[in-house]
Amino acid sequence: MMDGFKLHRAYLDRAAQAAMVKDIRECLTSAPLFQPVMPRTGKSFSVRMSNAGPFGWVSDKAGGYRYQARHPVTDTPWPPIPDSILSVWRALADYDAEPEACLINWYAPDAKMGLHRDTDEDDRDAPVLSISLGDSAVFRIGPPEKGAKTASVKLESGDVCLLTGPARESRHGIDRVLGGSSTLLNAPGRINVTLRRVSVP
Ligand code: MD3
Ligand code: FE
Repeated sequence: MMDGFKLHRAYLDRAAQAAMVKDIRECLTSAPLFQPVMPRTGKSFSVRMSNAGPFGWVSDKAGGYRYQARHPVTDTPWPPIPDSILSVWRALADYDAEPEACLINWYAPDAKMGLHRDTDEDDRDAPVLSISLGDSAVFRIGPPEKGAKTASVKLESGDVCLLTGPARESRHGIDRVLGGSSTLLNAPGRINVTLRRVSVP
């Protein structure tokens, strides 16, 4: 596997996963899921998203990919990052500043995320931390260059990935969700939470 890709399989036990889902649902009550739209083409993402923390990632046709302090629909500040999620960063990130963005991705069983790089953050020396909840998914990761060879990894509920260095610069995406593979959520689907630094500390 690529340098800088660290997978903590089953880092969260079932009780910790359930507690985190409860906290995420509470975030979504104040900051509902929205449907991001790609710049220029206006094509919708199949993944729905929301955020917690000082900054949230958003995208629309005119403004493109960016971080902003307010929800694009409600125009209110994002809720704080729940302690259950912050504690995972504090335990694993080995970075001297708190995360500023907690992106919540909701995958219905037919949703996917095409190969892309994460380049909207000013602080690219900070790791990205990802937590998978609910149905398993097939994650694909490879070097930054288009056409380079990629590797597939199944991400399951409770898994935590830490991406630093070369892996932080990787092209990656979600090929498919294995609908019904987990009983954690009330319905089929998957939640992915990513923690990031946005600004240079
Ligand atoms: C590698 N999320 O939010 S998680 C994303 O499952 C994103 O929702 C996917 O790609 C998901 O940008 C993959 C693993 C992951 C997350 C962030 C990364 C891998 C990453 C950032 C840089 C490099
Ligand atoms: Fe990404």
